[in-house]
Amino acid sequence: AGSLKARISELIPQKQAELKDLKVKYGSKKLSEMTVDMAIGGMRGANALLWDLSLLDPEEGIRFRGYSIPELYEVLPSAVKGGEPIPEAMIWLLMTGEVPTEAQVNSLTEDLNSRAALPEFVERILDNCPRDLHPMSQLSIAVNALQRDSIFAKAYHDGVHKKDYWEPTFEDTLNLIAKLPLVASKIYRNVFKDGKVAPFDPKLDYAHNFSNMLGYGSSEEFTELMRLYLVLHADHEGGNVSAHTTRLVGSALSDPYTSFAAAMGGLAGPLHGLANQEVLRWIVHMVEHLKTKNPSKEQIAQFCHETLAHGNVIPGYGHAVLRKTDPRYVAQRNFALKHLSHDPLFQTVSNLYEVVPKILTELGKVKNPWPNVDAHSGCLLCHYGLTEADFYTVMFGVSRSFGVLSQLVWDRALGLPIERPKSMTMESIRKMFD
Ligand code: CMX
Repeated sequence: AGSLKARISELIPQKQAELKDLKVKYGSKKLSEMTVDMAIGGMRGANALLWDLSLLDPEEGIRFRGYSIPELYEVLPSAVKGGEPIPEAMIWLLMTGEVPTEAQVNSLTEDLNSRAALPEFVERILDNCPRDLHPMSQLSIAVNALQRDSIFAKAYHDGVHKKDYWEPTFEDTLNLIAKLPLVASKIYRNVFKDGKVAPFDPKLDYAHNFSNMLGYGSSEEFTELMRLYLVLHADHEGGNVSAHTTRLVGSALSDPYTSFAAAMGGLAGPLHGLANQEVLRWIVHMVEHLKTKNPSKEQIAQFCHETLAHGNVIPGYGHAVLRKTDPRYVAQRNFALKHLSHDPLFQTVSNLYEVVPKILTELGKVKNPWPNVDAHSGCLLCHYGLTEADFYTVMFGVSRSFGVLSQLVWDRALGLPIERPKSMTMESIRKMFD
């Protein structure tokens, strides 16, 4: 009693009834019309998925279970007075739609900490990965290896009743979320440092252990940054590549590990999660190319034009749904203004904000010239010494597990079916309309 699992168990009948009511009342209503353009154009604008954890408004940005990011600061508990919200509180909110009490947050921390250890063979697999294997590939390998202990896969094999699918899905989800900081830290320490990971401390919270194991725990500010980072990247409604992949693969009743590993393949794409790596690499390249730590706005503009002339994107800018500055960017900017306003890299990131939107708007085809979450995260991590850009998307992945796996628990609790949209050939489309 008092646990996250107990609360979800109480909520399931209500949510099942809500879904049934939605079906009965509105089952035959149109959400949007599919056009040929949408079928060719990555299904942009197709309202085609049910996703209860968060909703993205093109102008305002993300709301998690109805709460905007500034509202999260008001309602969620923090570890430091007036500081960043605690990731465990975010997990609770995403899973239940309810703001947790401090006791509930503490019980979740305890629960996660009791699940954090890795099987030895997974540690060995990571230790045997070559250093030049991309950290995202190592993450996928480790998550696939953790699948050996999937409780859902075993329960399915043993014939569990479909009404009970959510329970082993929940167990796998919490186990995986609990283990990801150690997986990520091992990858980081193996690839970029001495291979040694600081011991896990069951008395500390999720983000504090994570920053300790990465090797930055002596800085309270870095730990606060981890809290912010883990909260901000947790979910971005259901249609983005990592969320949709988890849903799609999970809909075949693949277990949470397999579904999440597949999603990490999607997050590893440079148009999605890998953009945070690309942003930092691109800025470092610019600074080296211009031979100054403080490039002027004119120099930055010139460099942007060169990037575009080479047929490359400006990483960290643009979005498929957003049409304004990403509030996740704003939250990170606020963190920088509070803690590191004189950092030269932050100055450059700020100057880019003043220069890039105008240049992208002038192209005439970019639907959103404003920065997204990935435009800012690297400069914050760099400030505290975490400069290895190739690692950034792994941290994004740790956070993204909160949202996509919580939704997966609900997918099973609500009995959502296997996903299988109809596809068409060019010829069949032509025949339809000629
Ligand atoms: N720089 C240059 N060109 C850009 C651009 C950018 N930042 N953003 C969009 N465009 C171009 C597109 O490539 C496209 O060009 P073509 O018609 O020649 O193919 C055109 O503008 C129209 O694209 P759009 O409708 O505005 O954007 P999409 O919905 O197709 O794509 C996104 C969205 C994010 C992939 C795109 O803006 C982009 O590539 N941005 C840079 C990469 C990035 O920051 N990704 C991270 C997104 C957040 C995340 O998922 O983590």
